[in-house]
Formats: sequence, C-alpha cells, structure tokens
Amino acid sequence: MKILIVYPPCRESSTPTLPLGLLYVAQPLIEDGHNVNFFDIALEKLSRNEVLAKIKSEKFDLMIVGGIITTYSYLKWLTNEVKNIYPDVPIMGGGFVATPIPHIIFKYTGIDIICNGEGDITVKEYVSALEDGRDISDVSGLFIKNGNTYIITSDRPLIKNLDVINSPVGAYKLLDIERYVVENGKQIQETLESHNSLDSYLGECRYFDILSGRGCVGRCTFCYRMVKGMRKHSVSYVIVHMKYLYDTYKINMFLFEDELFVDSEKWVDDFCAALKDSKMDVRFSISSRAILITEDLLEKLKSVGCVHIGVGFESGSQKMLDSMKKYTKIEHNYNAYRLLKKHSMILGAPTVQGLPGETKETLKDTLKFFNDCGVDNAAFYYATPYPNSEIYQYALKKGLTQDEDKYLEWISNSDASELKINLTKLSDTDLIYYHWLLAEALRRNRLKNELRNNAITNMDFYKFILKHYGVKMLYYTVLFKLVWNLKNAVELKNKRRCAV
Ligand code: B12
Ligand code: SF4
Repeated sequence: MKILIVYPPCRESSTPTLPLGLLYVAQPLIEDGHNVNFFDIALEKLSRNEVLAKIKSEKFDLMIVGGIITTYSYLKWLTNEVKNIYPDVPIMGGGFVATPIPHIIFKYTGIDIICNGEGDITVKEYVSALEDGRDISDVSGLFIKNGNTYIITSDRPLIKNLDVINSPVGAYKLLDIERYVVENGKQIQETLESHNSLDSYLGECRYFDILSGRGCVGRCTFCYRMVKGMRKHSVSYVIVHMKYLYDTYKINMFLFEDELFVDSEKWVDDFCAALKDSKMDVRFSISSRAILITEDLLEKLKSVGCVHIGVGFESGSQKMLDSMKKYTKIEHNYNAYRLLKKHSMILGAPTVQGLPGETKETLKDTLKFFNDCGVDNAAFYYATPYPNSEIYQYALKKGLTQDEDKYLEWISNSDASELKINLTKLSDTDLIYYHWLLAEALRRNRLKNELRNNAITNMDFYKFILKHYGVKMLYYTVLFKLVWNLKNAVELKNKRRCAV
C-alpha cells in the first residue's frame, strides 16, 4: 500500500523537531513492505500553496498525520483540503492533537480514523485490515468516524515490554536526517557555550532525540497523560540504538525525550556502566524529578557525559506545588539546584504560572525562590489547558473554553509563553507583570553568576547589558532627550517672554 505520512508544523515558523511519534508509526509499515513517504512540513519550510501542490503531485492510498495540539489549526486546514482533493482516500490521525479530542477532530477536520493510544501495533493491524478489505472495527485501539458520531473499538492493551518495538532505524531513512542533526545541533551548541560548558563538549554538536522509555509516574494537573504508568526499555536496547546513531550519523549529543529518564537507581547504574563500556564519546541530556537528584546520581551521570538535566521546578510556592499535584517539596527544588550547580551541570527548569489558586502571594513566593536560590536557567510558562489534562476539565467546567474548536484554534501555532487564558482571580496585567518580574530575576541571576565565576570578560559584560537592557536603555535615552528638550523649550519660551 502507498502511504503518505505528513507531519504538520507545531508552529509555522519553528525550527524542525524530529517527528519521533510518526517515525515509530512508520517503522512497522516499512517492515511490512508498504511504500511509505514522509513529508515534514516544518523541515521543508513550504507555504500552504506549495504544500497543497506537493500533495496533489503525490499518489497515495492512505494519509497519516499526527503531532501536538498546537498543530490543530494547521491540521484542520490541511486535512479538509486533502479530503476535497481525494475524497476517497482515508486519513488516519493520532498523537496528542487527535487522540484526546475525537469528538472535535471528526467534526472539524478531514480525519476519518484516529488511533486511540500507542500507534506501533494499531497502525500495522489497521493497514493490514484495510489492504485485505477486512472489517476495520475489529482492530483494537481505534476511533472510527460514523456519520455525525464515532465508534470506539476495543481497547489496545499497553505494550508491556517496550523492547518488542523496533527502533525506527528504517524510518530515519525517509527523512533528511542531516538537517535535524545540524539545525538543532547549532541551537544546543549555543546553549552549551552560553553556560560555559564548552570544556565538557566535543566540538561541532551533532544532535539527536531519542527515547529510553515512555510515560511518567506523575499526575500533574496541567499535564496530559495519553497512557497510564511508565515503562523503560532495557539498557542494552538503548545502547544499541545510540551506537547505531553514533556510527551512522556521527551523533555526539543525545536528548532523551522521555519525561522521566531517572526511573530506578539500578537502571541508571546499569546505563552508565554500559555507556562507559561502549566507548562512545558522547554527551547527553535527560530529565528527572527534583526529589530523585542526589550527589551520587549526578557524579555517575556526569562521568559518562551527562551535561544537562531538565527538572520541572514549576513553582516556588509549596501551596501551588501541592495544588498542581507535583508531590515535591520546595526543599527538593533547592537541593536539586544546589547539587547541579556544584557539579557544573546545566539545569533546564520549566515553571508554570497562573494555575487555579495562583495569587500575588504565591507568585511572590516563586520570585523569592528564584532570588534566594539564584536560579539562572528556567523557562516560564502560563498555565494553558491542553485537552484531557485536569486543568482542561476545570476550564471546561468554568465555561472558559466552551467553544472547544475556537479555543483550540486560539492556542494553535503558539506555545505557553503567551498568556492565552487566565485561570486565576488575578487580572491579566498582574499575571503578565509577575511573569516579567520572574524573567528579570533570572537575567539578574545569570549576570551575577557569570560575574561571580569570572566567566565573562568586560566585552562579554557589555554585550550582555546591550542584549538584555539595550532596548530599555534606548527607550530611556529617547525619553530623557524628549523631557530635556521639552524643559529647554519651556525655559527658552519663558526667557523670551521675560525678554519681551
Ligand atoms: C519532544 C516534545 C516536544 C518537541 C516537539 C514535539 C513533536 N515532535 O511533536 C517540542 C520541544 C517542540 C515541544 C514543544 C511543546 N510541547 Co512538547 N513534548 C515533547 C515530548 C517530550 C516528547 C514527544 C514524543 O516524541 N514522544 C514519544 C513518541 C514515541 O510518542 P508519541 O508522539 O505519543 O507517539 C506515539 C502515539 O501517540 C502514537 N501516534 C502519534 N502520532 C500518531 C499518528 C497516527 C496516525 C497513529 C496511528 C499513531 C500516532 O504512536 C506513537 C508511537 O506509539 C512530549 C512528552 C512525551 N514524552 O511524550 C511533550 C508533549 C508532546 N508536549 C506538550 C506540550 C504541551 C508542548 C508545548 C505546547 C509546551 C509549551 N511549554 O509551550 C510546546 C509547544 C511548542 C510550540 N508550539 O512551538 C504536551 C502535549 C499536550 C497536547 N495535548 O498536545 C506533551 C504531551 C507533554 C505533556 N505531557 O503535557 N514538545
Ligand atoms: S509534568 Fe512532568 S512530572 Fe508531572 S506528570 Fe507531566 S511529565 Fe510527569
């Protein structure tokens, strides 16, 4: 069967991100001998007309689409257009943009079938049933459009042993991998350079996304969990995959995209030992929870090339951490930050402001946490309800997102650094103001740390001031000049009046 996989951009101007989910969907189809083509729209940087022209030039029996919720608007446009051009070709959707909202997808887009959960086995069985002309409602894990409503087929059991899924090494060949490796590599290299971590780096950064497992044990109120629980690949599976990428694409910087790399101490120990034995000279980035960061863990990870750890700090207010069900104490965040600094590892700390219950006091607590701790690398996001998260249900109940289609259009093509919806009793202005104060605190901390470490030269210092305060300085200079000229004009006028 001829299959066209299309990856719509999560943001129309964004740099390409490796479409991991769709690569895992493509792999079993290639193994089954199907003729698969992959089209990453963000990578090709095509206009909408060019996209349609390209699709019109292709012949295919099935189209597959997926992505995150911020592609909703693009996906809606694209699939409706494709349905007009090829009314008889089925369109299958999946991933975070489709699975949580079948009622919306079937009503507003051109998608006919949605994968309910993991796609690795479901897609294989669906395509095989389609090809053989069998009844697709016998395939587990599907939502099938049926007039104005839809059918839900039997549940697809979770794949218990993740190692039965082959790494998508065949699917990589469908894409121009070099582009992702280099374009993302440049960005990562800048981050490493700006944190003076070049000493621990290996020259040109050749970057790749990879998974060591799926899922998370947490249940934070702002997070969408497609499947329950957490599963890890075996250490040997991960090392073999890394070695393939190291040998084939010369990858020297891996980003583990799973939410929780640090699962058990034993797994991490075995991983570090196996990576050492493999003799691969690589660097990597992982994610963990603050509570799991220990001195011993960091020493082990650093010794085999870990340079960056993402830890969801989320807030500096214990009240907010509790209400978002983070199951973390502020002390864990302090401790994690202290240890990461001690071991000169880069921290990536996403935080979220504006969840229900946020007040000026809780925001001040977060500000205090940032100032006390001296955190110099974090990302500030506004609480944005994404479908099927607990706060999405809250927003629906409160009538804040009553027209779901309009709301999903509104949050499309953007990220949570823009205030899209206010779930608090604070005014929008207050929320934006505190957000800005936090960003300022971060900049100050960065500057202080860099000065303290003597890590910057005078030239760097002036560059930093110009970069972060240049526009403000320009603004104040213009304002000052205006006031000064006004004052002079008034004085001149007075002098003239006196003279007359
Ligand atoms: C990598 C990543 C990103 C990347 C790129 C995302 C991408 N490639 O699409 C970047 C960094 C850009 C990103 C950004 C954001 N992200 Co993000 N990100 C992830 C992350 C960590 C990994 C995604 C992944 O590759 N998973 C692994 C693959 C194998 O799983 P999968 O994609 O689910 O695919 C499987 C199934 O879903 C299914 N499937 C998927 N598609 C299809 C299609 C068909 C037809 C079929 C049959 C099956 C199928 O089969 C696959 C194999 O089983 C996830 C969390 C996670 N670990 O899943 C969050 C996640 C996707 N991100 C999320 C969010 C909220 C964001 C942001 C909006 C956050 C923000 N702070 O602003 C931004 C938006 C950026 C923007 N608009 O510019 C949410 C998505 C919520 C939602 N409903 O969409 C997630 C789930 C995190 C969370 N738990 O809340 N993200
Ligand atoms: S926010 Fe992080 S810790 Fe919380 S459930 Fe999502 S992935 Fe897990």
